[in-house]
Amino acid sequence: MTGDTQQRHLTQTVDSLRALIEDPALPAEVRRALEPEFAEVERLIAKLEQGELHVAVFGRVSVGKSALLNALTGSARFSVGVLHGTTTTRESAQWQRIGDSGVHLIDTPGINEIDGAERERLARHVAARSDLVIFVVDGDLTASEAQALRELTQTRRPLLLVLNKADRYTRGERDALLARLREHTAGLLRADQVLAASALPAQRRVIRIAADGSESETLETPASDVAELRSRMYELLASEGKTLAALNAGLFAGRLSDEVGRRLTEVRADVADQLIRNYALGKGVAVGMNPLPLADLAAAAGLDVALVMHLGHVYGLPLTKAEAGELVLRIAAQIALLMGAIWGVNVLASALKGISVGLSTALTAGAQGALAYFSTYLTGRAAQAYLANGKSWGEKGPKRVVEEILGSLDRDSILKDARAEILARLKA
Ligand SMILES: Nc1nc2c(ncn2[C@@H]2O[C@H](COP(=O)(O)OP(=O)(O)OP(=O)(O)O)[C@@H](O)[C@H]2O)c(=O)[nH]1
Ligand SMILES: [Mg+2]
Repeated sequence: MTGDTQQRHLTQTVDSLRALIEDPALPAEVRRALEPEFAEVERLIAKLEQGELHVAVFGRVSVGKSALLNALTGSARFSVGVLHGTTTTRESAQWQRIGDSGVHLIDTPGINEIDGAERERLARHVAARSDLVIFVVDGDLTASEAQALRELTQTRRPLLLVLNKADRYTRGERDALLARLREHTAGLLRADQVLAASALPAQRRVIRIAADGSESETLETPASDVAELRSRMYELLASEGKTLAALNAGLFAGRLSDEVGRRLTEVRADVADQLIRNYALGKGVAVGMNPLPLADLAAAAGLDVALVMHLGHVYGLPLTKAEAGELVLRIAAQIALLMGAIWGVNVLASALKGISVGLSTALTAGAQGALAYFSTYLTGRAAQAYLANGKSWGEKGPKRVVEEILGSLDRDSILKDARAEILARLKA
């Protein structure tokens, strides 16, 4: 891949990431709720623009991930230990430049079948955002390693599978193990993505027999062997580095925009829910303070129109006042059509339920307020359904939609809550 093509991939990715976070159609409430995700995109853009490449190690506890990074950097930068769980957080060190990219090596906590769920989550998070993952094992794959490896390859992450601690095996055993690993990852990894290394070979007892037949015993520490790993990393990063980075960022951005889409739906629903309740309560209190004849309730639609316009904004589908007014009338007509006069009487009866004869004014006011609350609530819900469907009633048509909403509402409990809240406000 030429430098130009790599650069173009990068520019395109940065542009699409920018578009994602700068979308003017996103309401402020939604933007606030997605703050952490957007911060992540900002970091990703910075990383791409600075041409950084991130290589992360990933694997079970104590397989020698930290030792492997030390062997690559030729230092003792990362802590190594016999105990499981030596590395507890993400740590990184600048490695070297390959082409015009600075390569960073990132250590992660080991995944562990027994505990450390939070550390494992962190390791997965880091790996899923790196440009190259070095998956470290020290023997054949365990079931949980195989599972984690499958998950990582599903994120289309470039991956090298390293059999570390090769010094513990004879050459024959090592080759047999490598063959088994290749067999078990066939379809996920190419054969040349599976290789062996000795990050920190154990000390060896060496017995020497001198010419005079005397024996002497010494402890020797063999040198580490990460030559093959280093050269495979170079090959991958030099030829594809920037494209990998752009590709990974692109994949991440793709997942993020799905996530944003999903969160957007959730956040919009939450914000809309809150709005509908606030407007309904506002209307309930207004009516409660100044009870109107039932017939005038429908006329007091100004607040409903404001609610619908506000909802339009939340859904990124602004409505003019005329459009909102029409929508409110349309919904009111459906409600009337569905329930006719019975509706008002029924709802009023529910609102009054549990209140004995000899109503105090406050309670009557509460009941009428609750009725006003309910009508605005229902209107808001119907408008929300219309907007969430992209300003359309869909195939069902308005009547079915309103009918379904009515059917799904627990009218009695809504009215009971509304009455309690309205009365509380009236007393305050
Ligand atoms: N024989 C041998 N032992 C090794 C090798 N590499 C690492 N070790 C040993 O394996 C143990 C764990 O090494 P670490 O590098 O701390 O392992 P890790 O995967 O980072 O472990 P956690 O951080 O706990 O997840 C240490 O006792 C190392 O000395 C190797 O190539 N050969
Ligand atoms: Mg470690």
